[in-house]
Amino acid sequence: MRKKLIIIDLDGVITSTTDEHFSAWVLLFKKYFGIRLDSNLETYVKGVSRIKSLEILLEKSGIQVESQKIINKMAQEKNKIYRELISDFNETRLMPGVVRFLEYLRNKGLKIALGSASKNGTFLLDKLKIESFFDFIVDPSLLKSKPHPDIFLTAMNHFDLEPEECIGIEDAISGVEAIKKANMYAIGIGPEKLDRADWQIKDLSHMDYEKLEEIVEGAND
Ligand code: B16
Ligand code: MG
Repeated sequence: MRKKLIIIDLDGVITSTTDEHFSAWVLLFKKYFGIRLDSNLETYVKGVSRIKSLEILLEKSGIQVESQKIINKMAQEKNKIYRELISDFNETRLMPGVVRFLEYLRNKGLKIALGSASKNGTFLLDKLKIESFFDFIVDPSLLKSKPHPDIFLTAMNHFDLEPEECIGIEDAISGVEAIKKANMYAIGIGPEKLDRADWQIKDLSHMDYEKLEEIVEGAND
């Protein structure tokens, strides 16, 4: 079926905020517990919501925090640090090939949605000066985290479409799993091996537009 909507992840596809997210966690854990988070924990929180990331990092560090109030306070504080770390982001922080890709989609008449776990999505799109390309930004606040398909299905339902009419783009294993659970075509991005993706490319500057054209037209269904 011809594709009508593309749902794009943010961190790892449009821009890279992985280091800033993790640095914020490192600073927070140092302040609260005086420990240095191991850098190999970064992979566990990629594409994972803020609260879930905190729960994972606490568990991996063997720390128990009983009070939900303190958990929420820590998550809020992490976000404050993170917002400071991304405060000077601008269009130079776009990953290669993003603008050409968005222009292609717009010229093909596809709707474009942001399907990120981040509550800072609008803030970042604005800083990166690409907000005007987006027809819809999924609010992840009340939705189940990836690999649950909620984020992708919410975008699809907003446009009253079927899964066969949608493409999802993701850099994380949990994200690709969410797209496949939503029964959509999944494009994987980045160096991590994404076995469940229907097609994987290094980054958007390596996009094969002939192949994309076939997918958009539904020739590969
Ligand atoms: P926030 P994505 C994810 O972005 C990040 O990869 C993950 O590290 C972060 O915890 C999550 O967003 C939530 O972000 O704290 O800004 O709400 O890949 O889903 O765009
Ligand atoms: Mg991502």
